[in-house]
Amino acid sequence: METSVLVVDDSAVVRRIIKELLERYEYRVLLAKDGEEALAIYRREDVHVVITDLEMPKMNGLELCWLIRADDDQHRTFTILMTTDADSQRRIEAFDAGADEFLTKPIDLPMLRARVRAGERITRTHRVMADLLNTDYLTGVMNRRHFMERLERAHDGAARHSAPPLALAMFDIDHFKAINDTHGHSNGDLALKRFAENCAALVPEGGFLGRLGGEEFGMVLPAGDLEATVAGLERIRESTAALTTVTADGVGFQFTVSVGVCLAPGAESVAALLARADEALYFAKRSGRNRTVV
Ligand code: GH3
Ligand code: MG
Ligand code: MG
Ligand code: MG
Ligand code: MG
Repeated sequence: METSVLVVDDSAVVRRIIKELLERYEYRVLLAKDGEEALAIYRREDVHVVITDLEMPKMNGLELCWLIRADDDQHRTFTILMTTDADSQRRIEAFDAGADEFLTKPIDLPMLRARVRAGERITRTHRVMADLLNTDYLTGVMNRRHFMERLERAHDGAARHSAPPLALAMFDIDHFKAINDTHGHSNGDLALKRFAENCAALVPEGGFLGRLGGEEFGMVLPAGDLEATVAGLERIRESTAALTTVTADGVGFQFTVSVGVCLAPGAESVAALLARADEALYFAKRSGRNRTVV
């Protein structure tokens, strides 16, 4: 994937010079004239490197660095702050705001290019490590650790009303032990991959899926009305029952899944939500499996 560089400066001339330089080296260049505009682009696009001016109207470069760093806990974006003033107090402020590098104006273009190249190297390493840390090796969906982190964050947002209320669903494949016993562990693995792949394709906009362990998966989804949420989960449950997993020997088999769901009004703790979804799942199992219980 090509490297995206966001160039932020209130001077159109500076933006143009940097854009021309970087495009010559085949970077994808995005432009913004102040911190506010930059932040909107940063949130919309996958930005590898940000080069930002310090003094700008609306939102300055320090605030921009600070907001990116607050959002980017896995360090997927490398930030370079530019200023005409090179005194050490300014540099300290820049690093404290979360900038990774510093450039003084007038800009030495070969130096800027070298900084971008170094930033690119660092951010790519961070991305590889973050992906390893966050991903379930077998199925490729979020692992438990990352899912819980994202759940905490989504829950905090919903509690502060800065994000929509959420629902938490827990899936547990039915009689999975029998699949392993009948078809062998590696075909059990295939079934897990098949389930995850199908489920991932059906995650609603704004939701996410993780493997909590074994044959258990969790999904966070925006809680519209209860009926729509349950209807969406029922579609996943039904499509799971319709999947065929084919073993290495060419034997096809099916399985079903039970689903427990709870709607989160926002006040409860994450632990309480998990317990409620788990309880619903337990009732789904007890009342015959292959069903969704709220
Ligand atoms: P229930 O319908 O009540 O959920 O029954 P179950 O058989 O699905 O549940 P149980 O908890 O008894 O068994 C889950 C099995 O999942 C046991 C374990 O060996 C197997 N398992 C856990 N992780 C993996 C894995 O990564 N791959 C495979 N193939 N099997 C796994
Ligand atoms: Mg300026
Ligand atoms: Mg289980
Ligand atoms: Mg069990
Ligand atoms: Mg099970």
